[in-house]
Amino acid sequence: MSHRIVTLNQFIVEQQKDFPCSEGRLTRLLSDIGAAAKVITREVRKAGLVDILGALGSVNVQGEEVQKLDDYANSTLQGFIKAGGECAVIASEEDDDVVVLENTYHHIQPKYVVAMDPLDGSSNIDVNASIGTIFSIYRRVSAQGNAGKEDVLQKGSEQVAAGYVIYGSSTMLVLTTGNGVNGFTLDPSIGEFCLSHPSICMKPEGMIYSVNEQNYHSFSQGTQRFIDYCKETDTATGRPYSARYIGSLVADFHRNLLKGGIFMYPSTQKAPIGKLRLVYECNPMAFIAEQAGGRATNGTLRILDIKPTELHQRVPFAVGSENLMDQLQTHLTAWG
Ligand code: P6P
Repeated sequence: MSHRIVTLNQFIVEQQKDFPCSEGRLTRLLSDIGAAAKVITREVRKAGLVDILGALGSVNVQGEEVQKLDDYANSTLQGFIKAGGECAVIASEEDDDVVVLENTYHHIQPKYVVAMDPLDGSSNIDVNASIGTIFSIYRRVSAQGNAGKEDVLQKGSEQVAAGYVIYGSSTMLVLTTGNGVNGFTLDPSIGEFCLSHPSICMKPEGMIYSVNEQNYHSFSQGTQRFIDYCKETDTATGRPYSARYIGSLVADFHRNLLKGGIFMYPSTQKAPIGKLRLVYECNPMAFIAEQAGGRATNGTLRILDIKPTELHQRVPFAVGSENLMDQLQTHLTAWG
């Protein structure tokens, strides 16, 4: 029996029925992001073949050299989102300040805002490791005509949608609109994201831990003892757990989402308040994790409860399966 292909757009439209007051505007915005992801895929897939690698020489707000693909992904996403007319303001890792779209590209008053990391893990481009796009969508809070930073500095619990695209052995788009998590794999032969992973659930008993152990000695005692716990032998709990670390948030998160596990980027000597960005990395990943049955904290607070104060603010980050998040919490409570 041939399985029915459900494309991303068909799925989003069908899910729209769950939102009676929906006017199809979020549908349009999500579709625009999906279209941009296809174009970015095309460039990522040939990155090694054309002179699109190598730094533009400029340095972004992260202090990292901007790779040409970063720039390309940023401008591609902004172009599609602008043209769709449903977004009032964009916050991007690649832009120091928000990009206000309202009153410039719209026949209608846009209802939504987008926070995004256009191409996360770009230091992995040259070594052909998986990289990703991360996005988060909120309803605007500003009055019409006054879109700005406050629209983006909302608590993660206010997100209406979040997702990521992983450019790996295949290109997958993983999405939540607050109704569970679904994965769509790009079929290049028809140029469509097709539903391949319906209703993704993060295993409550994860057995993978993902952390850059170079920083072990600058972690808190509780974090160190949790990592030691993961390495101890205890067949009853399936330990020692497997260590996996790609160094690309989207890739490390995606593996744990599908197989169970915990990812941590705690405070370190070099990054005393963590390295990952709350608004466009931790919040979307936390929303997806919770929708899949997992959890996400900064070590003490639920990520989605943290009110952002700065666009590019960093937070310590731990996200993953219930059992591992519980164990981490136990060790942090006991040892600090
Ligand atoms: P480290 C990539 O540069 C990134 O922002 C995330 O994708 C990744 O999780 C993290 O940094 C890796 O950082 O310090 O372990 O190389």
